[in-house]
Amino acid sequence: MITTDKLSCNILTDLLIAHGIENVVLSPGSRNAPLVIAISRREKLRTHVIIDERSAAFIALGMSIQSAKPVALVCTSGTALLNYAPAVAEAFYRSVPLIVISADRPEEWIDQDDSQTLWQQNALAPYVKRSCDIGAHLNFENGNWVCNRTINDILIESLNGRPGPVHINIRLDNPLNAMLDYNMDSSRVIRQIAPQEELRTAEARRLGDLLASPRRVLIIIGFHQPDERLNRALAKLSKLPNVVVMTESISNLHSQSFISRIDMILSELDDDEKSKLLPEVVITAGGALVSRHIKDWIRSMDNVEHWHIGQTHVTVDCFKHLSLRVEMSATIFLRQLASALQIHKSPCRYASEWHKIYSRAISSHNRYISTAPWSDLSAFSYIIAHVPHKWNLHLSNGTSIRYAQLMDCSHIHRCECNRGVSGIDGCTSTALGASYLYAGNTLLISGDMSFQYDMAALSSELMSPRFKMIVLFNGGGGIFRFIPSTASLPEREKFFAVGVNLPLKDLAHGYGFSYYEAKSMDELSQVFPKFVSDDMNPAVLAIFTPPEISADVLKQYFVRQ
Ligand SMILES: Cc1ncc(C[n+]2csc(CCOP(=O)(O)OP(=O)(O)O)c2C)c(N)n1
Ligand SMILES: [Mg+2]
Repeated sequence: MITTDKLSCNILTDLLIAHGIENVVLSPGSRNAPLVIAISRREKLRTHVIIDERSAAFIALGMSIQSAKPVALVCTSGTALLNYAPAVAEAFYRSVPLIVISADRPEEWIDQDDSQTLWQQNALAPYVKRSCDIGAHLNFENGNWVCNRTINDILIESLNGRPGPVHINIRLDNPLNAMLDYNMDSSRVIRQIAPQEELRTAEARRLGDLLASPRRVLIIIGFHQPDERLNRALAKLSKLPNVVVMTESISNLHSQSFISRIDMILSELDDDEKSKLLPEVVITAGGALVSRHIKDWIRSMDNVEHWHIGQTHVTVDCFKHLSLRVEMSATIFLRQLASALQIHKSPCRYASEWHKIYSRAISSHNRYISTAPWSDLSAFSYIIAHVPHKWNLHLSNGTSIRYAQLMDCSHIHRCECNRGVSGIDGCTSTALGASYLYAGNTLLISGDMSFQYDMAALSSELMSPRFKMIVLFNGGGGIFRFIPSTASLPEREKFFAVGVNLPLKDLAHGYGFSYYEAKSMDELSQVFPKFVSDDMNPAVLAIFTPPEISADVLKQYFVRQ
């Protein structure tokens, strides 16, 4: 086939295909022209063009989350690559595979006042599993071999071990538009198989003995992709009298026997109950926890052991009590643990005490919501309860994710939030990328400030009628009216909570969205069914809540006794 004459780009394209990559998000530029030519001329790769590299990388992140496969990203030289950094950091701390490919000038031209040139090699080093640098001149004795081996190596890294981003920097010399007749799929493919280890039975038994009833065991799962097998293992564990399983809204794990509203139940506990419910062993799996309350509580305990299960890039001692790091799949470990614990069922009231209080907390929560005035909390309560069947939900950072933590999300098909590094910079793009690869509908609930940050996503061609978005206008960063570090500062409104001036209705119409709005619970309950059943266009629902009252209602929630 006729394609670029740059061999490195053709080898890379062959190997992306051979290693099963399907989606590539490209951003325009000239240095990356050979990459764009090589990739876009191959039918086996689906290409998507996004101008803003910051948004492009978040869209790729959303695609990767949704498809559970690495997504490739291609940009030109210069600041283009640096704009990938926020999403790459999110992917690194969220364990999401991305293959970042940047075009660069030959090394001899760096720092020589050639335009759009900066140090790209290792620019993302702290946030990628591995990076490599492919030279511009491969016409030396081992040139092709080095290029082939290096790219195979980095793609193997991308597909194995702890998932995360990798970075390939490709140097390309002029002319950038020269062509040749290339024999496609001619590159040698190196594969790796890495059989997943189980614990030896004796070791599983030994660990099981350490957790035998009546030892009080608290299992807490952070963010996680939906996982049926993990769900079953945890459900089995949660039936034991001495084991309590807690999940968060973005754990995507559900059972009647889990405590899935951590912040809600902790807000209900008095000091006596807190000391009665102290665990002896805390086991965590999944990503970083959203709940500040549970982290603070466990950090404040004496004499508690913490085991963390899962592949982490360093030792993560989040509660300052870590005593065991189990570097393996949580699904396999917890399944083995569930079996090992079946022989240990001696009576213990630990789990039943928690569940008694959980029921009481649900009643007290419902009472509070039923009398709360129109506010962020009441709007969220309505929305979360009415997310339609099979819809995926994305939440922005700020208070959106925190409100979801208080609600019952068990009916929601899949729930996601950028909690790897908790940025507000790419929530809309991430939801859009995921929506593009999901056949059902995706609902994003975004704060007004987060939405303003990431408006580039609206103009994308990936937008479809399956994308629905709620923007909550609560006078900017509502979280700053709530958290103690800023809530009482005189600078709060000017420098933190900062209102946003957003002509959302005009924007929505300009970009072909249906537009709905609600300024009270009555309006919300009238307009919401129309909003969710609008099949013709992507749709946005603007909800307006009073900023001060919203902050007070949330603060009062946590001192409601
Ligand atoms: C890229 C980035 N910049 C700044 C922050 C700090 N930050 C956290 S929440 C927030 C405000 C979010 O406001 P909004 O989206 O309106 O949500 P609300 O708090 O009102 O729910 C900011 C600025 C961040 N997380 N990420
Ligand atoms: Mg806001």
